[in-house]
Amino acid sequence: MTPSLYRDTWAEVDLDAIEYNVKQIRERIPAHCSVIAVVKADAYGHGAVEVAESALKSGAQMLAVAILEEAITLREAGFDVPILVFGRVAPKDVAVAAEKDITLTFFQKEWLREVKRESLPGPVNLHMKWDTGMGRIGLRTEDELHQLVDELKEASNVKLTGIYTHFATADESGKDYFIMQNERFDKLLQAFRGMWEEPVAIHTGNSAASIRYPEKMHHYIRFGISMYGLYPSSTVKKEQIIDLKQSFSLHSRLIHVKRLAPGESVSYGATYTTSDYEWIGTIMIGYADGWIRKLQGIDVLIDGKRMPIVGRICMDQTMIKLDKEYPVGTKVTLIGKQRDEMIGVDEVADYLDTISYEIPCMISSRVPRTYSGK
Ligand code: PMH
Repeated sequence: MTPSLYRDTWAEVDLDAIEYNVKQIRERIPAHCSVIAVVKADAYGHGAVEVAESALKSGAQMLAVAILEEAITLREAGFDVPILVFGRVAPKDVAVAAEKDITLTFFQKEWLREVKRESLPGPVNLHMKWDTGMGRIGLRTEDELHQLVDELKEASNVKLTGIYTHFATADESGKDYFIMQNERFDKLLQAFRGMWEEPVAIHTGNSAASIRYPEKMHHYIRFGISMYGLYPSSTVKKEQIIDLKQSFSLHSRLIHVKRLAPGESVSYGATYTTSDYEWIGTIMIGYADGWIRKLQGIDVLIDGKRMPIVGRICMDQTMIKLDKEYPVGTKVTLIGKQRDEMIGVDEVADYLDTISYEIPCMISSRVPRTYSGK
């Protein structure tokens, strides 16, 4: 698609906020512990290259993504730090990772066996994933660990550089499950120490774990949602352990303003009908931009005041009930601050009964990302 040069709808990412948030967590975790900036899914919708740059500038030492394509994008953008892929990459594609010095995640002995047969341009770096209770990917038992390590010892084209696990409940008020996962990890680690002498990087914690249990962190933390200035859950937000600055905001401009007489309707289905003379504004954002129809009724900010979206949200356009006439071109903030009013990512997430992670991710690539604070 042609880059959006002509469109008055944009997301703004405050890179100073990213730097602030990375510095906040670095002050909280032990000195021996470094930050892996989690920039998968185009940095949770914020823009991977720009966020990675800011994160590294503020002291992060590694990048992590979900899929090989995302890692290649970062390498090709010129980043030379280690890049870890969380997901499984097919053995036939491991040569690409080796060539670009991209670190892969592994957890299956069959996978290692297949990779051993591949001819790689050089050894590929690997992090071993242990499933201590997330139930997603990773080996689960000491028996599996033994088998995998045996297989590893015979593989000459791979190099084990890390071990990690992922917590399922680190953001919740109940701590038992988190403690159980830690115990399982420690037990597997003890067994591993008896089989392997070379040093490996160990990392367990996401944002929630590193904010709430910094003393439990190993060589690295994997910092995702809170790097973007969002709290992993309302529990973590309420605890007020760390100050974060939201980096994502979303804006548009009025493209049409009209006064409707009482009894006139707005948008598909004519579900909204004016009860008096009303000023109605139109903006160019809709469900094709990720501003989904369920957001009907939520407020936006104009002139520092809250005004509701009325009528159904269309594919590309949305209507707002204004408190008075405003000129075409007036700025409308859907997420972010205007004067003393703020519509946080959290408010939009609550409105949709979902988590903050989903909001910037769902704003589609048709909405250009702009950057401030570079
Ligand atoms: N490590 C792994 C393996 C992850 O999958 C994620 C986030 C993180 C670290 C960072 O977590 P944080 O953003 O809470 O700091 N993964 C996901 C996910 O798969 N769905 O939502 C978040």
